[in-house]
Amino acid sequence: MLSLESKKLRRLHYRSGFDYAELEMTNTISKSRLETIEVEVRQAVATTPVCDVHTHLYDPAFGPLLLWGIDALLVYHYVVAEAFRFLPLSCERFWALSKTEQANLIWEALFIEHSPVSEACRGVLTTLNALGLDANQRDLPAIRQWFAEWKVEDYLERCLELAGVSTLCMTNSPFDDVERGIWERGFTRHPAFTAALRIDPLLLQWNEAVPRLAQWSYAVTPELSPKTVDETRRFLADWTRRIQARYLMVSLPPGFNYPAQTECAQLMEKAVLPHCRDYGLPFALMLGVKRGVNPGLRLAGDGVGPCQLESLENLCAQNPSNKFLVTVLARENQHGLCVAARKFPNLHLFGCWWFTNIPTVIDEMTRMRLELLGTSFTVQHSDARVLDQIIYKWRHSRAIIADVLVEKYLALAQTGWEPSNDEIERDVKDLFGGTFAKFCSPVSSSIDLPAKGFDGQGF
Ligand code: HDL
Ligand code: ZN
Repeated sequence: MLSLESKKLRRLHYRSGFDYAELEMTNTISKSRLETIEVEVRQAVATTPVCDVHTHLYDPAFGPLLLWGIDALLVYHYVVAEAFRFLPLSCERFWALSKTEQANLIWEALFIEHSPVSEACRGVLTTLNALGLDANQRDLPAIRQWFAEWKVEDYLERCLELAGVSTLCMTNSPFDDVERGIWERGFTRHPAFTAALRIDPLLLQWNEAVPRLAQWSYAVTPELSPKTVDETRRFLADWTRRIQARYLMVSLPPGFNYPAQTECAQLMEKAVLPHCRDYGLPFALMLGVKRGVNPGLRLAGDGVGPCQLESLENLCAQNPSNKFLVTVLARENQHGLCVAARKFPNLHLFGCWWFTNIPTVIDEMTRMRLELLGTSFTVQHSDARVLDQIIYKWRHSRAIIADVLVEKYLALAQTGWEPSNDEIERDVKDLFGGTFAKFCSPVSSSIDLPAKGFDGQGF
């Protein structure tokens, strides 16, 4: 458990303080108890270990695939996108530079020539500060020297401890040639790293995936014949077992339709969803990403668009024995997604994904979800690509979540309902991965849902 003295808890503040005198006038709970509730909420949020349900980090056994250190932090694609708004050079020239040269340019542009007020830049500084470095000297070579003295095994444990992350889920793709070879050779797993089977190439580039599956001895053809479906399911089963996948995952464009005659929808219906039912695994959908809006920016070049929530409703209603983990990228979809989650117990919402992972939207989404779903969702994931990022992504989010939860528990207290410390700790554990674990665990029976078009009484 993280241990933070109460005085540090105030640092978790994201919004202004609360007027207890006014609260005390309206109910039976004393002012001192109200103040204690705030401290208990901040303590619980600050010290509850999280299960980080979606990252792009790798078990240290993957060697260079696990990114860490100041240059990796500075060339993170979120930061690169912001740097290009100031850098006077072409994408081609930038990508031709070494990582160190790229990092130097980014440091100058976003930290020295302009104040690093963006979430991604502030995150770099939060991380350096938490590690005990004085970035205020603005001495990048000295910072680099500090990182050079670490061994990754030790640094990994330090980052997990500072972030308060107990376990994290990787994003694992058999279609990544480097990663596939390491899985096939086998390795001793780090206990904090769990796996998720990412299948974007299978669902979104089926015609390119077919020859690769065939090369791996799966007898598939471009036509979705029964034999091809069976062989695709064998591929999913082999990799589910090999990596001990906690769930399957795909990111989908705004135009994703279900049901549909597309290869994506047909493969979902005939292969992926039956496989998930057989193995009791959730299917995670990340909806609304527009890949390659500006291809020259590479990973930084993806955009966002509103997704069609009706397709998600159809998936949940027509596959009641499947479990769906969902996060969506467009801010304008967030309210409708919460309403959809109220209709389908087999739909579990997680995290503030990518462009929504900024204080303004985290605050709004967390309030909306608590107000519509209670604690039946997973409040955040880091999506970290660089190990050190878990420090800032979780510190920034904990501060916002703490403020929102203080407000919600004080609003409870105003009704005369006094949340106990045990109840507060239970709820925070739930929001930080507890409900996710319960949702992922094999269900004894399918969640029976009425067919589409029921009388709308909802859940
Ligand atoms: O598709 C995804 O999982 C996204 O999270 C992308 O990897 C994206 O590049 C990202 O890192 N977002 O945070
Ligand atoms: Zn991701």
